[in-house]
Amino acid sequence: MKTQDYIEIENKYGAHNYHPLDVVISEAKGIWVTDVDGKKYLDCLAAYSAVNQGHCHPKIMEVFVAQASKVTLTSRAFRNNKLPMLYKKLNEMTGYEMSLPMNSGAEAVETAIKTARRWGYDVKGIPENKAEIIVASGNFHGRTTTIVGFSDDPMSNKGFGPYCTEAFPMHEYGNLEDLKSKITPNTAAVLVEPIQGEGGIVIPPDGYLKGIEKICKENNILFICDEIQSGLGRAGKLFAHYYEGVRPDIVIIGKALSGGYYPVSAILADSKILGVIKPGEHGSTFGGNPLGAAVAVRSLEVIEEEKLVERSAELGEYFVQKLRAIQSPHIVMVRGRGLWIGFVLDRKARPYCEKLKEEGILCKETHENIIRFAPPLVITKDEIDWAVEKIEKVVKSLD
Ligand code: IF1
Repeated sequence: MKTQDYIEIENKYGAHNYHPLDVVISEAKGIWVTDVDGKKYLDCLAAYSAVNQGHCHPKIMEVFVAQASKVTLTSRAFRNNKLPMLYKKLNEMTGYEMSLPMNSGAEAVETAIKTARRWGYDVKGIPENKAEIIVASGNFHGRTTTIVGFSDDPMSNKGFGPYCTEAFPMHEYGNLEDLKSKITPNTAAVLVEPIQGEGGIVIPPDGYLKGIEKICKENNILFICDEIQSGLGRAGKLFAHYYEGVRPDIVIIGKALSGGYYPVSAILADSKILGVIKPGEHGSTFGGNPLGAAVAVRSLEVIEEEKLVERSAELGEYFVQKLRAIQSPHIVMVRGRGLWIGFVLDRKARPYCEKLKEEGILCKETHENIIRFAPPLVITKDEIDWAVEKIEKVVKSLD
């Protein structure tokens, strides 16, 4: 079967909840993916940063295959020999005393919300069912009804209500005065992305995260950072909040924790916070399973062994400089942190993505006019040079 055959089947039997490019990928390795017609592409999206280590990384595959023939799922009614090693690895790597494993990013965000509310009631003394969590304009934290309920993007929340909006007051992302104005005695937490991915790599003003940390300490409020996309090397540091030297009370991780093999997410916190969750009060069928835990440990080790954080910082800088050198009246700006780049145009980005596909580069537009360039962190300088040459060719052809 060819590309069109697969697309027809997908369109006929599958829900149309995405508008993907017409490329049908059948193989992937490192930064490269191959479609059913044998055409090769540079994957400049890296599954929204879930394959920071590169597609089908051999070291992670080895653990995935080995564990898959031992034990994959025990439920948390019993213990297994892989989950303790993930807890230990996360503690060693991040300094947080404890973690709670889930599967998807949204589930980890929900876990952070429940933990913050519980802390609000049991520790801060907020009246039952009155806890508020301040969120940011332009946020993206997942697709569950609670989470889309505090999104300001109609694409996320139109037609899925009703919502409990009073529980999630919104402040303008980057605006500390506005944040302060939203604080009440019932505020349990502030939830932000240190850099907004879906917003098109929106980097807040210097001092914003530091300011949130200070305001939270002064008001006995938890500071929650969603590092599901920005974390694990994507932004040029292990966590994007390291740029401001803050230590959030709860850090949410996911995506690249999976190594692209098996969904694993988690929240990281110290025991004075995670201790509020008692046995039987939270969990999930697959959360903490041995297959995911083994894969997650290896995925973290690969980030360390292959110095993916350092590569992201160094090569991201290089990539941004090369992109900024492209002359075009339609490029508004090129912004980025690490290998996480927003290429902002003054018009629709989709035609650029379609043409880039023809040139062998897969990327995705966001908010109509921004192209995200976020390749796996294993990309080399030569491959970036190759990509920039194609990008420049497409930009010039559309000028
Ligand atoms: C889609 C966006 C990115 C996330 C942050 C939580 C989650 C995500 C900061 C939820 C997930 C994914 C979802 C995916 C596309 C992608 C995305 F475009 F939707 F917004 F990356 F920016 N926090 N982001 O970025 O994690 O439950 O998906 O595992 O929904 O199309 P999840």
